Order: sequence, then structure tokens, then C-alpha cells
Amino acid sequence: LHKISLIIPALNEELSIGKVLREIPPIISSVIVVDNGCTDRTPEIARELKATVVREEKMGYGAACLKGISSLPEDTSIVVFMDADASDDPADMPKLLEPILKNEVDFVIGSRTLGKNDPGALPAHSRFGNILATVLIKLLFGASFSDLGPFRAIRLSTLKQFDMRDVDFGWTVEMQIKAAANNTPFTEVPVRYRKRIGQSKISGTLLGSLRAGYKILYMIFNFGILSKLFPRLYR
Ligand SMILES: Nc1nc2c(ncn2[C@@H]2O[C@H](COP(=O)(O)OP(=O)(O)OP(=O)(O)O)[C@@H](O)[C@H]2O)c(=O)[nH]1
Ligand SMILES: [Mg+2]
Repeated sequence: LHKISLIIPALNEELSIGKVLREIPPIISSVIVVDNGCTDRTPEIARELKATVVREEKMGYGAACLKGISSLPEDTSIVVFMDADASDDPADMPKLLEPILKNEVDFVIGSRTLGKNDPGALPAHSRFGNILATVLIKLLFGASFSDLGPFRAIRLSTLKQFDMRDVDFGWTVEMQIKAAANNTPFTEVPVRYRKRIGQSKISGTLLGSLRAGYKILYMIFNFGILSKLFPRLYR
């Protein structure tokens, strides 16, 4: 039987974290909220709702995810990542996990471009960035993705092989590039994307979007070129 753990990186999401945690379906056996330097009530609310709360002082989405991985219950076999801002719909979780539970793949990305989006949930520049990034990944690695969305499920053994490094916005694309480079069996399932609750921090701000976009492209070129030159480093 699989033990499925959920990691939720959170930076000041007190307006949404309660709703997110209340909607988590029973297929998940443990929930870790990574407090990435919150100055609001996010960690208290998460604790009240019986999540395990761990703190990561080093800022950054990837840093928070890495902390979550190092805090997983020992018997975890599958890990799900989901944002804390209520933009991902926890009701999609069984659908997201199904291809792994059926032993068809090791990694599943929740695709927001294949799924239904609430109006304005996925801004035009995010769509554009997704297309650019996924086309480049296809050209450099031959793997077809339709999104770099944060909502995803992966076997823990596979994730450990990836030896994830990026500490900020390159995290999601790093996982996908490594899946492509390692020929990891993966698939995508359509997920719903909702308008986030609370203050937008990346996609809704110009600076945040530019930084994230730059980081994502840097990751793709770095791995895309270096992994071809030094393939052994990437296995
Ligand atoms: N921006 C940011 N988010 C973090 C950090 N650490 C954890 N997070 C959490 O990571 C998730 C994704 O960040 P978001 O700010 O929602 O990023 P986004 O979805 O690209 O853009 P917006 O929803 O428009 O802000 C959220 O649950 C954040 O609370 C961090 O250092 N920076
Ligand atoms: Mg968000």
C-alpha cells in the first residue's frame, strides 16, 4: 500500500491555507506545510488543521520544497506538491495520482493548459512563458510537456534520483528536465486552475514574472547544453 505525502510551500498565505487544507482528500496520508518565513498566521492555521509545519528560513520556492522533502515521513512512497494559495484544486488529487497508482508512470504533472481555468487565473504572460519553455524542452530534450505547473505527483524514489538543486522558481522546470534527461515515464493530467486567494507574489507582478521567466530559461539552457556535453553528470 502506498503512503502518499503532500508538501505545500507557503509564504504568507493565511487567507487561503485553511481552505486548501480543509479540501484535501483522504487519499493523502500526511500533509507538510513549509513555512518559508511567514510573518502572518499561516503556520498557526496549518497547525490547527493538523498539518505538520516545518520552517525554512532560506527564502525561495525550491528551498521550501527541498525542506519539505527532507521532512517527509519515512514510509512515504509518493509525494504530491501543491501551492498554498488555493489556485490548485485539491479535488484533482485522486486524478493526479491515478497514473502512478496504476503503475503506468513515475511522475505526473497537473497541466493547467489542458485543464479548465477560472477566468484570469493563468495570466497571458504565464501562458506565453509556458509555451516558450515547453517548446524549448521539446527541442533540447525531446520530451513533450504542456505546462510547468506546481501541482504534481512523483514517486519519492524517482524524486531522490533527480537530486533536485534549484532553490527558487527553477524548481518545477528542473524536475521536468531531469525527467526528460533520465527517460522517466511521465504523463500529464488536466487540472483546474483557480484565481489565487490573497496577494499575488510572482505571476501577478512584473518583476516576479521576469525573474521567474529568466530563471526558467536559464535552467533549460544550462541543462539543455551541459547535459548534452556531459551526459554522465545528469544520470
Ligand atoms: N513567491 C514565493 N512563494 C513562495 C516562497 N516560498 C514558498 N512560496 C509558496 O509557493 C507557492 C507559489 O507561489 P505564488 O506566489 O503563488 O506564485 P505564482 O503562482 O507563480 O504567482 P501568484 O499566485 O500570482 O503569486 C505559494 O504557495 C507560496 O506561498 C517564496 O520564497 N516566494
Ligand atoms: Mg500562485
